[in-house]
Amino acid sequence: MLASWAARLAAEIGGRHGDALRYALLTPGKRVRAALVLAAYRSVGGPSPSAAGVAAAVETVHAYSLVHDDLPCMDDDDLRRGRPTTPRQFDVPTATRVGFLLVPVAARVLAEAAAELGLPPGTLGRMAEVLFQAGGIEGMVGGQWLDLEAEGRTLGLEQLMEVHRGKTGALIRASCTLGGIAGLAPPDQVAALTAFGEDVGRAFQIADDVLDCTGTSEELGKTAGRDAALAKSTYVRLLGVDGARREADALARSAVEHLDRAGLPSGALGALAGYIASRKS
Ligand code: GRG
Repeated sequence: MLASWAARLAAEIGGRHGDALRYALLTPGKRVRAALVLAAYRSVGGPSPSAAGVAAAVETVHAYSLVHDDLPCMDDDDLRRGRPTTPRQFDVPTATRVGFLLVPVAARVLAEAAAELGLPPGTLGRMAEVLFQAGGIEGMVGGQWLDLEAEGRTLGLEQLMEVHRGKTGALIRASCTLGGIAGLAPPDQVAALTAFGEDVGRAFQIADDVLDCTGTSEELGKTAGRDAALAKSTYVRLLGVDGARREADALARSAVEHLDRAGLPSGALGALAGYIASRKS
């Protein structure tokens, strides 16, 4: 689905910007957010064989965030997903424009997905609200903003959680919520998926902090040790590596309990939560 959108957009836009857009969309990520959308959709008995378009919309917002995160005015990084970052592979103006272009692309991908799934009136509006609120000042942008302001300062646990609840957690939480909404789940099940996503989002960031200081750049596909280089506050600084790992595992278990309480099957989502909390890359 991402590949077909990348080809379509590269043809529409053409030239260097088309190439850069395809590069940004198609670099080989883990697609964790897409997997969460699809697993959440299936867990509520979503009637269509695939909600891949909804998953692609989330991955498109994520791709834009990675392109802009790697710009010199943000994390200024060289390596992402085992390849040069978009600003390094192309140039900063191209990467800046392509990042912005991906936001309306995400809206198009979502709208087309809703039409393909034949969702009832109002459902696309709800999904758009969830996705773009998660991507905005109340979510990812707001969290990144706080994170940039916090560089060189030491944050306490509460402040760190607030940063990452937006920066990383919001899109992961929204992935789970969106799977439920697209699957036409009742409100209590959507709420359980959102609570699941909240815990998984935190576990994801904690695991990310652990990997940043225990993994190599080859294993991670991005520059290892970046948090220390940028003097960032991290869960590892506050809890130690073992403490952080324990916290991530506890959150993965807590995430599954939300599903159990709502009577939702936890197989695929539980496996994803476990993978996310203890992943190796
Ligand atoms: C204007 C302040 C402002 C912000 C713009 C750039 C940005 C919006 C937000 C940054 C969000 C960001 C990059 C958060 C980090 C999340 C994170 C840990 C990403 C890595 O996710 P993975 O490991 O990546 O799932 P892959 O490559 O597997 O997809």
